[in-house]
This record gives sequence, structure tokens and C-alpha cells, in this order.
Amino acid sequence: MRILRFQTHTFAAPKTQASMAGTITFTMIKPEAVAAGNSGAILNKMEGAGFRIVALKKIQLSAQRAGKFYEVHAERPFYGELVEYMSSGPIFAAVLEKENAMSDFRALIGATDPTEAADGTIRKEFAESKAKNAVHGSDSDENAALEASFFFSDLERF
Ligand code: IDP
Ligand code: MG
Repeated sequence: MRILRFQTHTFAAPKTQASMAGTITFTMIKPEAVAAGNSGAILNKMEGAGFRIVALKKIQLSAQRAGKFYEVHAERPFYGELVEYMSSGPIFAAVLEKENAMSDFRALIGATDPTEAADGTIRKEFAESKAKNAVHGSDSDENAALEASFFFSDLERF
């Protein structure tokens, strides 16, 4: 006769303040990197670094939508150039998941200017210039959530 065994419940330990960083970040593979055929290699680096792809789409932004996305930079001298560039061709937009997603992803992509980016970073390997720097990465958990929602509904995240 078989005896059914029931597993006792286990409870996860409460999160400490130190582990409260968000698990979601947002990225774009920018137009020049998509055009150069580097999308697959860049996504491979992201997955290889432990990021899980929650959502992914290829899309071309209108100048108006790119302007809206980068509204926080509206006063910076390169805003017009940035909006024109980011709407110049298709991009990949993605939501990524990992512990400490935002800060670990910023480390993976490297400094804004590829000449200052550390060896092994995505921008060091794939960026053309400070402007055409291959990838976007959110700069805070709050912005990651806002940026992810700019492109994806809840039904598009798995
Ligand atoms: P980040 O992408 O590393 O967060 P930000 O300062 O938020 O850098 O700038 C947003 C984007 O604007 C950059 O990724 C880059 O494409 C562009 N950008 C930043 N600084 C310059 C600049 O001095 N000249 C031209 N483009 C720039
Ligand atoms: Mg930024």
C-alpha cells in the first residue's frame, strides 16, 4: 500500500533592507547596433550575464515618441540629436529580470562614452560613440518601471 507524503510548507525569510533592490530593468538595443546586426550577440550577453528576458519587441519610434521617452533630457544640448537618432531606425525594447537588475545591468553595459567603458562591457564591445552607444539601461528602479510600461502591457510580460 502506498503512503502519500505531504510536504510541509516552507516560508521564505523576510527580505532585508539590503536585498530590496528591484528585480526588473528596461533596455533598448539602439538603431545603429540593430542595423549592424549585433542584436543577437547583445541579447546573448544579457542572458549570459544572468538576465531573464521578460518581454522583447522590435519597434521603430516616431520622433514624437522618442522625444517623450527622453523627456528628462529635453534641456540637454544633445536632446535633438538623441531624438533624431533614436527614431532613425528600428530598435529592440526589452524588460529584463535579475536580482539587483538596474545596477547590475548598468555595470554590464558600461559607461555612456565607450572610450570610458570597462573591458568586457556591452558598450566597450559594440558602441560606436558616446551618442551611438548600442544600448539603453534604466538609471533607477522607478524609471525602469516607467520605461517598461512605456513599451509593454502586463499581458506582454512572461
Ligand atoms: P546613459 O544612457 O548612460 O544613461 P544619459 O546621460 O542618460 O546616458 O544619456 C542618454 C543618452 O543620450 C546616451 O545613452 C547617449 O545615447 C546620449 N548622449 C549622452 N551624452 C551625450 C553627448 O554628450 N552627446 C551626444 N549624445 C549623448
Ligand atoms: Mg540615462
